[in-house]
Amino acid sequence: MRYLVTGGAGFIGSGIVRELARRGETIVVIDDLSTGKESNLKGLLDRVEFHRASITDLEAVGRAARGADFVIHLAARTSVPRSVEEPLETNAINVEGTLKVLLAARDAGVRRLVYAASSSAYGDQPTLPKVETMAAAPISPYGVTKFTGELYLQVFTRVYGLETVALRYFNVFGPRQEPGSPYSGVLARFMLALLRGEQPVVFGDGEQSRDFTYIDNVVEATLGACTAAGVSGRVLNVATGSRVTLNETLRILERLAGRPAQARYERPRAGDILHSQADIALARKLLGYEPRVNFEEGLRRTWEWYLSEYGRAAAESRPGTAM
Ligand code: UD2
Repeated sequence: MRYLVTGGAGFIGSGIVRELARRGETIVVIDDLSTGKESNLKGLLDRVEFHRASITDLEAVGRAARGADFVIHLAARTSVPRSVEEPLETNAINVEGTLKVLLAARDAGVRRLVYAASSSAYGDQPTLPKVETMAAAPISPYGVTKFTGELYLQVFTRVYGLETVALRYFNVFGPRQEPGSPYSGVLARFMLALLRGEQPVVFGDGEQSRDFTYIDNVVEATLGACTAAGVSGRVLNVATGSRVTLNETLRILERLAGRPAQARYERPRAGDILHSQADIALARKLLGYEPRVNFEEGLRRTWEWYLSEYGRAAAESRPGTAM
C-alpha cells in the first residue's frame, strides 16, 4: 500500500514512517522541514519519496498525494504558546493546510485519511476523563485550529464521501521529540535541562496533569485507524487513560538522572489547561487499541535516547565540566 505522511520528518511522523518501512509499505513524505528534520529519517530516506514542500502549497500536496492509498496527516504548527503569539500563521497551516490536504486526498481518490487531532479540543472542562461525546470547547488558538480540522474531516466524509478518522492525541512524547525550542513539549524540555545541568522551568505550581502518551502507542493507533473497519467519520482519543502531574514527572526524572531537578517555578502559561486525561474505551473497541508502553517505561526509554543523543554534548557545554 502507498502511504502519504504529511509532516513525515517530524517527531511523530518519523515514528510512523519507521514503522511503515518495517512493514514494507510504500512511503511518500511531504514536509517543509520547518520543525521536522531530515535527520529524523536517518537510514530511511532511501525508502521514502520525499517532497520538501509546505501543505499550504496545494499543487505540491496534490503531486505528493497522487496514487496514495492512505493519507496520514500530521503536518501542523504544534504548540499552544506559539499559537497564542502567532494565531494567523497557526491558522494558515493547521486549518487552510488541512483543507488543502483534504482536497488533495479527495482528488487523488485515497481510501482513507487519518488526521492528528488534539486533546486540546476539550479545553479546560473540569470533567475527567475526557470522553469523545463531550462537547469541544478549546481555549487556545491552537485548540481551535485542531478542532476545526476535525470539523472539516467530517464535512468531507459527509459531502464528498472521503473516509476520514480524527485521532485526538494526548501529549505525545518519546525519542526524537525536539527538545531545544521554547515551544517544545514539556518532557523533552525537562530532559534537556537535566542533561545540561540547568533548572527545568515549570509554568504554574506543577500540579497540572497530562495524559502523556508514548510515541509507540500513537504509531500503533494511527496505523490501526488506516485499516480498521467501521471507523470512518469518527473522532477517537489516543492516550493511556491515566494522568501524571508535572511535579510527579520531575520526581521520576530525578531518579533517572540521579540528581535533584531543582525546578524553577514561573507564572502559568496563557492558553494552558489544568488537567487532561482521556477515556480510551472507544479506541479500544473500534481499533483494538491498547497502550502497550506505560508512562514510566516510556519515560525511561525516552531518557535513554536523550542521554545517548544529547548527553555528551550537553555535559561538554556545561560550565566547569571536565570531560
Ligand atoms: C497540547 C495538547 C497536546 C498536543 C500538544 C501539541 C492539551 C492538554 N494537550 O499540549 O495534546 O496537541 O499541545 O504541542 O491541550 N510546561 C512547563 N515547562 C516547560 C514547557 C511546558 O511547565 O518548559 C507546562 C505547560 O505550561 C503545560 C504543560 O507543561 O502546563 C504541558 O505543556 P506542553 O507544551 O508540553 O503540552 P500541552 O499540554 O500544551
